[in-house]
Amino acid sequence: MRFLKVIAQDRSGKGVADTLRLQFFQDEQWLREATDDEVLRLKTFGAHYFKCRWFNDGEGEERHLRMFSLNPTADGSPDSVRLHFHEGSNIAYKAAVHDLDNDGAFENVLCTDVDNDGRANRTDRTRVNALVREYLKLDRQ
Ligand SMILES: [Ca+2]
Ligand SMILES: [Ca+2]
Ligand SMILES: [Ca+2]
Repeated sequence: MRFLKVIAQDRSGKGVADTLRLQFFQDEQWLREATDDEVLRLKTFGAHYFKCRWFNDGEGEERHLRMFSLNPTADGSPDSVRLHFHEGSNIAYKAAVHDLDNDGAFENVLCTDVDNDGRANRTDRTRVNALVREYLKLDRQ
């Protein structure tokens, strides 16, 4: 299974993420870094990811997001997109969207407090939807 690994880092030590790293993996195997073109296309994605405040101090990589879509029928529209927020090899929390009626829109959004502000509410759903939307711009190419 192919996934995008997203790592945010606070390299300047200001308490907020300032650096984003994007890597592709296939079944735990590192494939490659995102190309300049992909980095450009994921710019908005990165802005949304920073809002989740799931980042590392300095050049750490423990905290990251693994994002992937599931499309068992290979019909061009994924059945679901999953977000696994990792702390090392453990999944700290998850989110997912599902297209239940195969119309290309995700009516089912499952998430907790993805932006780590202590509240699980509509804003978290908005963030998940935004991450999925931007991610699929790349995934559908
Ligand atoms: Ca589909
Ligand atoms: Ca749907
Ligand atoms: Ca929240």
